[in-house]
Amino acid sequence: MNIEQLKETAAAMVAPGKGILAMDESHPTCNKRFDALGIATTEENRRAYRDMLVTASGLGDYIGGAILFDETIRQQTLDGTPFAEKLRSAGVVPGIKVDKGAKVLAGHPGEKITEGLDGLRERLAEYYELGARFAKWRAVITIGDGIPSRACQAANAHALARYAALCQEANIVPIVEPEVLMDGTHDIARSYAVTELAQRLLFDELRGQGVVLEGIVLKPSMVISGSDAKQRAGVDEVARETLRCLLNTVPACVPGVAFLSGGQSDEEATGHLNAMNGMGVALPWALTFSYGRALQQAAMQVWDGKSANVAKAQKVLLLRAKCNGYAARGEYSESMEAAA
Ligand code: 5MM
Repeated sequence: MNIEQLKETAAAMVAPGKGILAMDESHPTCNKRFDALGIATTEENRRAYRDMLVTASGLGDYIGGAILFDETIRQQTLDGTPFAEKLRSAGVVPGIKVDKGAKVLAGHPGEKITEGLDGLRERLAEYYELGARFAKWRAVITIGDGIPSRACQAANAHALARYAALCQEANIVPIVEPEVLMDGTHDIARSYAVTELAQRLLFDELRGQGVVLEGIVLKPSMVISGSDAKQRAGVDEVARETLRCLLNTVPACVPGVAFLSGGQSDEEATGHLNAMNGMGVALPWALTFSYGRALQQAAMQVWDGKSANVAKAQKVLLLRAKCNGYAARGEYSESMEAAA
């Protein structure tokens, strides 16, 4: 394990004013998004769409890393450049999703455990050869009646830590993602309690497996009301509670915290990040974004499966990247949206 290399990679992923583009949708997820827009779910359309993303000129101004999927890291731009190489030359570190998805947790109805540890050492070695310098594994924690159970929280934290140790052995920075889903009617206090426990257990397990905390990036969900809650907490409360949770659980030596968007609207996700970075609290880690939907959904709509729309879609993507890049410095304002 080369700790200096891990630290350098992590620092580049979450450099000031930069975040991560999560473009690692598995086939079912990507196809679902295409279906919703009436775009044909072919391999060539998935390639063309990702081509649009990685060739957006100026992407590296606000994006420090991009998470690819197994199919995508083997694909190329129209001029034959592998996506990973295209990203690298744009100053964006290429990464790879390595989990095999969240499956039903035995004996725990309604709960999930993420799989993918078997053969992971060999897959990481191949991905390194293909250019990946970081990886991502997502655990899914659901809030509902009587859940999450301690068993679900503990099993997912353990799997994340085993994955992270294997990544570092291969000189690949692990993004550890314990996602507490927003789905449900729960209030922000319940979101806080579940998220804090998820992060506490995660850091206990990471230490237990000997993971070097200077060489990881945490990808948490925000502490936020359930999407169907009667009264949803406002921006300031979300920002305050999320920061309180992170400051209570995330060691200062972790280089970066990069949020997922989790179904928030584009502007909400940007606004929350901006509020946290604009609170005047001195933070020990970079606090930025690793958004999937909140960076891509508007661009995908504009692209609509047509090569004629590529330039327009790239503009839309770059606007979201820029707004979030500014939010990562606490310098975003809504007028940036209007100006565009
Ligand atoms: C890009 O979306 C990823 C989807 O993965 P699956 O297809 O395996 O479900 C997802 O893991 C994503 O990286 C994170 O959830 C963040 O994305 P959002 O849309 O929540 O910002």
